[in-house]
Amino acid sequence: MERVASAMTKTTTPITLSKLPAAVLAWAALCVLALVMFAVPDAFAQVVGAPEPWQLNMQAPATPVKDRIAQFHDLLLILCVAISVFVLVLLLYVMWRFRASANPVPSKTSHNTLIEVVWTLVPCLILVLIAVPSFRLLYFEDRQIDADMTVKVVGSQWYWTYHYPDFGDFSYDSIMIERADIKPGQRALLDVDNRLVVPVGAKVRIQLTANDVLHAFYVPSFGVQRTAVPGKINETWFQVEKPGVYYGQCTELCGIKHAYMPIAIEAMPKDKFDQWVAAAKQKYARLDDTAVKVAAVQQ
Ligand SMILES: [Cu+2]
Repeated sequence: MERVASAMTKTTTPITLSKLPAAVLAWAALCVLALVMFAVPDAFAQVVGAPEPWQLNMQAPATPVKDRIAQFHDLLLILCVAISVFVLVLLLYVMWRFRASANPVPSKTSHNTLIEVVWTLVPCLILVLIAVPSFRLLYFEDRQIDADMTVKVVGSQWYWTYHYPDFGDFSYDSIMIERADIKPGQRALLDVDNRLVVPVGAKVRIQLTANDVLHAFYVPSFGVQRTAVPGKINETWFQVEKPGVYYGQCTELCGIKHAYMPIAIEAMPKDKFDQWVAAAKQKYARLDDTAVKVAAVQQ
């Protein structure tokens, strides 16, 4: 920032601001505003993972994956702003230095090998610089080999089903609360009758599939987004850092009620989670012993 600012003062010293067109000044002001607003991570942090009215920036990170995504995002944003400011300053300089009144006989120069090599190599190097942390992050968020527990998530038109194979394989459906039934403190279009419950600090492996069409399991504050494909299992993971309720939504166009199958996840301390498991086993007890009943074939 300081370097960019000093570079700006150095190259733009001869320009008097009153001589610049208003549109150029407006663009410069916008660039500075964007830098101040978005380069500061977590400036608009929230208590729970949910969208807020007039929200700027991404939702506050709640998992190690989202922490790294936010850091990577900030790095890219600083790079983008620095490049944009650099190009803007160059353009302003060229507009002023080579204006018709000060430069009545234009130069006929059309090629410069050194400059052409530099403006090809430097962007390549910048891309390589971005690729290294990008691949590292992709592999980090891909899957968790050392998970503490597994939850199987099944998307259906238009609700989610959560299975807990590590705790007796109970399962239940999670259906959005209709707007008319929303109680104070609940969020319309985001709250559900039964939340996905996980312990704080545990590495949770999500095995994801769908029952009918494509759905997608997307929780912004976790940095998690995976497509649920019928007949295929996709995997992702998260480790919630603090207790709270975190919201997500289906992000694959899956039919007329695509917008009405939200994801609500409640992270609670381990002892409370154990109590919840004990109660859930009773509440969601299966009526039959076998998951699939097969008809006998007569010979
Ligand atoms: Cu869906």
